[in-house]
Amino acid sequence: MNPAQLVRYEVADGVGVVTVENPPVNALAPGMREGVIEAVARANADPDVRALVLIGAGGNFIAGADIRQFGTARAVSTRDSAKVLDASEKPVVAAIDGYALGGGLEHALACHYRIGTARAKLGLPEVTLGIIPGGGGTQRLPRLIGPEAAADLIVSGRHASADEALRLGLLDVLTDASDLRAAAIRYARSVADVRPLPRVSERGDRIAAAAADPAMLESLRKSVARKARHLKAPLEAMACIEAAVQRPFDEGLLLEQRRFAELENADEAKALRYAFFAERQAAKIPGVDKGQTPQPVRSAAVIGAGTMGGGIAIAFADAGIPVKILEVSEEALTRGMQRIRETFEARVKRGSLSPAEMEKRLARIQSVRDYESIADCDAVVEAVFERIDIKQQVFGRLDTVMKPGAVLLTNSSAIDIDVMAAATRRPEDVAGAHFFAPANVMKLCEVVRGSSTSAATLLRAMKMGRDMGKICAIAGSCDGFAANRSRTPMMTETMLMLEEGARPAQIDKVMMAFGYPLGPFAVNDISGLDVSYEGRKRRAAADPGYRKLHVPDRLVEMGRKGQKTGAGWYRYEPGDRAPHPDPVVDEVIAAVASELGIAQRSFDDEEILHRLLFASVNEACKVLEDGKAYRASDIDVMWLHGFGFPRHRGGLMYWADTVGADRIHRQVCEWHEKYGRRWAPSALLGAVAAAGGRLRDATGKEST
Ligand code: 3H9
Repeated sequence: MNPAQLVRYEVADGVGVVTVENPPVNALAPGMREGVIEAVARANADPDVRALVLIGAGGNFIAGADIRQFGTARAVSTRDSAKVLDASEKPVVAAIDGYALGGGLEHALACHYRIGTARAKLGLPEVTLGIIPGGGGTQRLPRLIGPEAAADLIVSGRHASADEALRLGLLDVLTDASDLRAAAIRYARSVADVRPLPRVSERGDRIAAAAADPAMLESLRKSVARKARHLKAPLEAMACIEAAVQRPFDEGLLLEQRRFAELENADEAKALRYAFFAERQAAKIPGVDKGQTPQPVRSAAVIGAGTMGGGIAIAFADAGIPVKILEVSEEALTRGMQRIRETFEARVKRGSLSPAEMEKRLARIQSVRDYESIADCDAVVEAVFERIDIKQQVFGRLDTVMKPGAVLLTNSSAIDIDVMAAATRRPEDVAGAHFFAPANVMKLCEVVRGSSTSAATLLRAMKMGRDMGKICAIAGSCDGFAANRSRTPMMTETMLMLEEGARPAQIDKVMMAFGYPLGPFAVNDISGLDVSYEGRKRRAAADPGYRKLHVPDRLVEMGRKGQKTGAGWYRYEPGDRAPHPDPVVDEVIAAVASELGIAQRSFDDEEILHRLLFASVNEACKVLEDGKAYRASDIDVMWLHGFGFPRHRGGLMYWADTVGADRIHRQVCEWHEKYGRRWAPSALLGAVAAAGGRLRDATGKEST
């Protein structure tokens, strides 16, 4: 958009109306801040103007700085335009519809009044991008709503609803007028003569109590440090909030400016910006027009009331989408519904859901026992036992009963989509919707395309996932699809390193230091060691060259299946989830190593990290080579949201670039010589290394 059109100024009823417009979310592009500054000057110089309104066009206020501009020099900053708004001699009213985020909310905070609609969402999400609010947000927000509420919003980066914003004092007025502009003009006229102007920068009442109570700030700082984990930005934000309480406004602003500048170009911020755009990129299907808008899924069905089916049904109900859960056996259905109820009850017990809301969500889940009852649903997700013959039967039935145009989805984590599509006369409507366990918690939905899946089906499945609050990325159909396929080699190396002398606790410690919330063995104890046991047996039977994982196999055969049996990779005390290293596991490892004639040695932390992640980088490159993912960044999105890969590392492939494709390729080749075919180097990895390129820019082959 032409910068001249980014900010419009007009006078209505003696009020200067400043409208910013930069679709889709009015991010602050170059020229916008200048436009606001100029409009405020015009209004202040015009004797016929008594007050101002700052408003966004197109259903949003301002969603913040343009994230693409970070890391580049900016002539005029939000700090400057906020200062001009704050200093205006005539009152300025921020009129907020939709998003007021980051630099957008900072503009609103610099205004003298804030009026919002019920659709308003307000927040300072900067820490999610590795930075802190840099336009006075850390100084004005605590002065307006108090340091505790400000720290909560700034450190979580969450969006407050209009109701909450009103309660906190972030909004002065919540209007139900259908015309926000007209309501804001009326409001501006009503406050036109108020003097002195209520400047947030001059308020001291909300910080006075904290200023007199250092212990309160100390405990707030500790609680932020606990939540920040590996991130710098929340700690820096907290330091600025403390300055807001303890120092004059201008000093606090200077501190904020310094800390912002330090963070803006740090690795953490670069990785988090990359992750932001990778997520949005993943929503795009190459060659498919952005303008195509799929119909939303308004009603859904889930086949199978097991753990996965139940989790998916809960995810639909959480998103407000009515869902029918189908199980032919009465007993399995009752058990499944009971488990669903228990999941909701646990949330009520934790305080994250009210009993009334639980009942509302439960009412959205209807249990049914025959296929005819689901015929009218817009989408169906099959989540039955992972057996090809059973899946084919289900798809045959779905083909017979489902209304034309319904999307037929499978939650299979490995079976070829084409096999299921072939059981129907509408293979173009069949795709995978691979949710990760627990489906009501994990954010990733891997949408899997078969060879006949239409773009319309993919788009609709993506929209459905997005409406369920999931982050979607598309994979091609192959064993393990893109996410699990790229992760399996890492899991294999985790187990095989044990035979050479590493210990579960050491490996877990390395991965937690890298940024994972839990190490792979602790996670495996939660998901259950038995889950992959059968799959390994199948693979071993089918492939004589398959490298068996003797240690986990033996643990499963000993009944050590993880937390559910009180022991797995670790030992657990009854009623306690804390993992304790167990000498029994060491004995199993030693026995396997001696039987295989493998000498034990020690590992340093870097070797552990590289061995695990390089194995997966190599496989991820093969996934791209085979055309089973569109882009390397899609694989990063899968790792971030399916496997808890630390977000401040960007994703597997982004992280790989920080090491360098060349170094990884050389190491993979060395391990190939040493360990054999499971380390066969990817041609794509070799090509990127030879060209001195970046893995994160790699794309999948066009054909599949
Ligand atoms: C900041 O303000 C720092 C200040 O303190 C600094 C002072 C010095 N920039 O997500 P969607 C694009 S930090 C650039 O699909 P939704 C997005 O890429 C900033 N582009 O829609 C996408 O483009 P495309 C603080 C942006 O409805 C399109 O808009 N602000 C920006 O699901 C639609 O986005 C934030 O962190 C942006 N700021 O969600 C807010 N925002 O179609 C970041 C969006 O080409 N934004 N785009 O792929 C969001 O969280 C979500 O976009 C939002 C809308 C909730 C607003």
